[in-house]
Amino acid sequence: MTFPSLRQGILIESAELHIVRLPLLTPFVISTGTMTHKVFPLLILKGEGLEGYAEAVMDPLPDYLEETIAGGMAFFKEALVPQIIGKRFSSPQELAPILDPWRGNRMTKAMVEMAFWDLWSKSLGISLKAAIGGTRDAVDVGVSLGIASLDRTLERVEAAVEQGYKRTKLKIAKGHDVKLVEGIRKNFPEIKLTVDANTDYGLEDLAVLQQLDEFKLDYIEQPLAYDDIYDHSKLQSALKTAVCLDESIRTVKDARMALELKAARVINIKVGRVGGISIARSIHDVCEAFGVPVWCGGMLESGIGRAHNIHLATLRNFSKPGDTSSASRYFQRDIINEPLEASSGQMPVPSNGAGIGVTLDKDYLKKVSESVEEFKA
Ligand code: OSB
Ligand code: MG
Repeated sequence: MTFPSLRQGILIESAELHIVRLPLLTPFVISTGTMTHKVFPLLILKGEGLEGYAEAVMDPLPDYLEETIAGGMAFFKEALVPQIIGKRFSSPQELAPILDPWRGNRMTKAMVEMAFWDLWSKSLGISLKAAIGGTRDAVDVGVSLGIASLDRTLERVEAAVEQGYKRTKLKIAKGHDVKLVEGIRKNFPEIKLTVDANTDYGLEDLAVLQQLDEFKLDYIEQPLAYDDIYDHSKLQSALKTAVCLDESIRTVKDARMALELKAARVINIKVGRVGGISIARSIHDVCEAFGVPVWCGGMLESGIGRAHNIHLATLRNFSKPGDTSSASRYFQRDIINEPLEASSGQMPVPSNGAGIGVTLDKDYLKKVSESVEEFKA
């Protein structure tokens, strides 16, 4: 079989950039703030009569990492559009020389790279899973529960357990930690339980973190600063529980450094945070070489980002449940036509067509787009 697109490359004829605003069913509270709406850039790359889709995971303001929608989209329009629209690419790897020289802005780079992976796999008539070398037909998933009272959290854990989710992650913050986890553990002695501090603690809080060490948590996610690896290595050596890094891991080198320093025994991979699928896969491979399991994190994505996450999590070292739970937990209505719903803690890999296997609900997209821009060669 020969693929014309592999010989000549895919011509990216045009692109459409939406800024989408979707209301969340319930506000999502973490240690750094509260989200009531999911606002995100959605990119459509067009070529060969096909469309590739991706969303970017930065927030309007820099509260998870430094990147913002305004900064990222200025970078996209000024630097990336002239280098990709009207150009041919034979593989996603050919984007690296365009994306890599620019500093940071990994979420914007990921948006472009992921949309091209989708377009490219569609041009080959294969799923994204097949294109990246994934194997599973469904991926194990858990829930991420925002900060709330113990009573409310107990109800939500109960619902998640009843629905068969494979792991429950509790968001914690200083002063909202030991009592919460103790209360949940007492009622659910055996469930796979984790906590995510989203950087709220310092080494000076070691005593509190050591109290959390007594609750048989599967891991403690990102307890310390977003730009730290070294202090996490000190913390990990003082805990029985595995440390899992999220915010701190942006590059393959970060992952290698963290594992060489024994700063974590689990890594959360978010494709947006690390700048794309190729880098996510390299981080996955580095972790595998160290015998360290990874799992696929989430950023409250719409169905487009969710579909990408599911395909990525079919790679074999994604051996812990990811955060890609049912879209209906977040949104009244999604911007894709296919429901992405987990059953018994398993999320099936979407397969309505090649690539990411989902289709855009363009009428609804129009309604929830704050802005739309078109780019042509
Ligand atoms: O740390 O994983 C995180 C959401 C926003 C910012 C940071 C995080 C999260 C989540 C959401 O935990 C997980 C999900 O998409 O369900
Ligand atoms: Mg996290």
